[in-house]
Amino acid sequence: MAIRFLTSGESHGEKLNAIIEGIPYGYELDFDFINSELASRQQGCGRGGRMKIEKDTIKILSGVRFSTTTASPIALEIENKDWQNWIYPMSVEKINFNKVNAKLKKEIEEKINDKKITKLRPAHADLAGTIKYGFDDIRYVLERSSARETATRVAVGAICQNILKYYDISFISEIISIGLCKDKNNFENYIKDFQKEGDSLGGVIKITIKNPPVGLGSFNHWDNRLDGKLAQAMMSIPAVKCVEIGLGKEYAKYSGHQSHDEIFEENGKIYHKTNNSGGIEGGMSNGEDIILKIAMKPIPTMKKALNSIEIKTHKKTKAHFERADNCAVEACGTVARNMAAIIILDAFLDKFGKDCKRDIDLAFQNYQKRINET
Ligand code: EPS
Repeated sequence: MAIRFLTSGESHGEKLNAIIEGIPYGYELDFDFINSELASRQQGCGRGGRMKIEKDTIKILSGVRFSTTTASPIALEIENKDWQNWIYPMSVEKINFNKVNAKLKKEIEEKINDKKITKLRPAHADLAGTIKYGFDDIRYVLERSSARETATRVAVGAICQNILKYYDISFISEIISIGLCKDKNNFENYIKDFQKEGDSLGGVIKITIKNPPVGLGSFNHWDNRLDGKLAQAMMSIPAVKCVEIGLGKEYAKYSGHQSHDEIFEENGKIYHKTNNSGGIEGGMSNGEDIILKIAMKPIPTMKKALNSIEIKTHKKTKAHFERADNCAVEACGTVARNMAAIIILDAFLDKFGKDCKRDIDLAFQNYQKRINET
C-alpha cells in the first residue's frame, strides 16, 4: 500500500479535515482543478438548501511547497460555512461543563435538548449507530455518518487525479439512471416530481478510468487485487449498495464464448475488441479502460417520513426529518471517480515507486519500453 488517508469532521462542525500519507515529491498541484472537483460534488438536481450555503474549497496546511508536493503528509481542510448556524448544538459540546455556573449550564443543556433527535430514520445509520454506542441522541450518529464527509474524500481524490494526469490517466462519471428513469433529458423533472411528494431517489452511475497501464494490482494476494480494492472504495461511499465491473452481474447470463474478450495484436500492440471484463482480469488492469457501475439507494431522510420508533421509549412515530437532499446521484458520481483515483494512484505508486516524480517517470517510461519490445 502506498497511500493512506484519514478524514475527520462533522456535517455541522467547524471544519472537515484529511491527512494523506504517501504522496511522492515533485508533483505540481493544480488547485483550480481540485476546487472544480469540489464544486462538481455540490452540483446536481435534488440537492437541498445546504449547498446554497457552502462553497467548498481546499486549504492545504502541510506537505506542499510552492504548489509542489514535498513527500511529507498532506494535511488539508474544508470549511463548513453552515457551522455558524449550528453553534448550538455543535460547538457547545466543546464547552467544559465543570467551569460554567449552574444557570448557564442549564441554559446550554436546554439548547442541546432542543436539537436532540430521537426518531430513527429507516435506512440511515441511526438505528445501529445509536444502539452500538449507547447514544440517546441520533445527532451523534448523523453528524459523522452524513455524506458531508465525502467532500474531504473528493479533495484527496482530486490530488490523486491531478498526479495521474501526468501519466495521461483520467476519470469520468456519468449518470445511467435515476430511479426508473433512463432518459437524461428527463432526470430533472423526474427528481422534482418525487421532491414534491416528499420522497427521495437513488440511481446508477458509470465510472470510466481512461488509459490505465496494464498490470496495476496483482493476482498474488486477495488484498492486492485491483477489482477488490475498487469495489471496497465504491461500497464505502454512503448509500452505495452495489458495484459492478464490466458486464458485472450480466456476466453470469452468458457462456465463455459469448462473453470473454478475445486478444489481438497489431504492430506490436496488444488489445481486445470488446471490454466485457471492464479492464480488469485476474485482479489486474489489462490495459483497457476500467469500467465500473455503482448503484446508490434513495436518500433515507424524507419529508414524507416513514414509520419508525423512538430510540428510548420504542414508541411508534414517524421518522425524523430535517433539511436534506432528495437526490444526490450526481454528487455520488463525483465522489466515486475521486475514490477510484485514490485506488488507482495507490496501485500505480506500488508499481512505479513511492518517493519522487523523477524516479516514477523513469520507471513508467522503462516499463512502457519493455512492453513495446516484447
Ligand atoms: C446529509 C444531509 C444534508 C446534505 C448533506 C448530507 O445536509 P444538511 O443536514 O446540512 O442539510 O446536504 O450533504 C452535504 C452537506 C454535502 O456536502 O454533501 C446527510 O444527512 O447525509
